[in-house]
Amino acid sequence: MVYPHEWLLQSASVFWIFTLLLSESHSKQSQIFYMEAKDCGNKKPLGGAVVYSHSQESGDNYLHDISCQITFQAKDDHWRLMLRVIELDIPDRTPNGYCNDALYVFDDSTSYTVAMKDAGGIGGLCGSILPPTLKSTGRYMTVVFRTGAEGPVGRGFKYIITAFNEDYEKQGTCGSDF
Ligand SMILES: [Ca+2]
Repeated sequence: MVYPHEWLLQSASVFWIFTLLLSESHSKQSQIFYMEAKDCGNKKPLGGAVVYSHSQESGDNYLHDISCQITFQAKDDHWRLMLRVIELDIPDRTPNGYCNDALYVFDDSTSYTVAMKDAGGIGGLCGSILPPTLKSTGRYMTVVFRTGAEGPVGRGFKYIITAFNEDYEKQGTCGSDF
């Protein structure tokens, strides 16, 4: 027999643990991901993250035959995502500038549609010229890194992705710039 006050106590402690977990995950604002192996194929709730093409253990340059997709989701409803590429070195492209190895950014929870124009559209990003800061229209952004079996390799990329609230942007107080 569970007495009402016991039940209350139990649910209060469960609530307390839940609150602790929630604040814990919120305090871990910045995560690190690598677009190779284990971080690929998942949906990542954010916060914020620093994302690299590859870990130091893989060497200075990215590897051949990478096919990695990560979908990011702003943790809170009505928040959007902002992606800023801060390092880019993907040298494998044709003389016409078409990317053989590339980073693709989609304004959606899948990679089927809405390749972001500022990120090279369906042709993707390569070379070393940094794109402008990219902002999702909704809660999701999908990033794909794909490399072929041959050609030159480079240092890859590093980008920062953070969730932001449009209200802050309107006020111009934070979130609109890094
Ligand atoms: Ca290549």
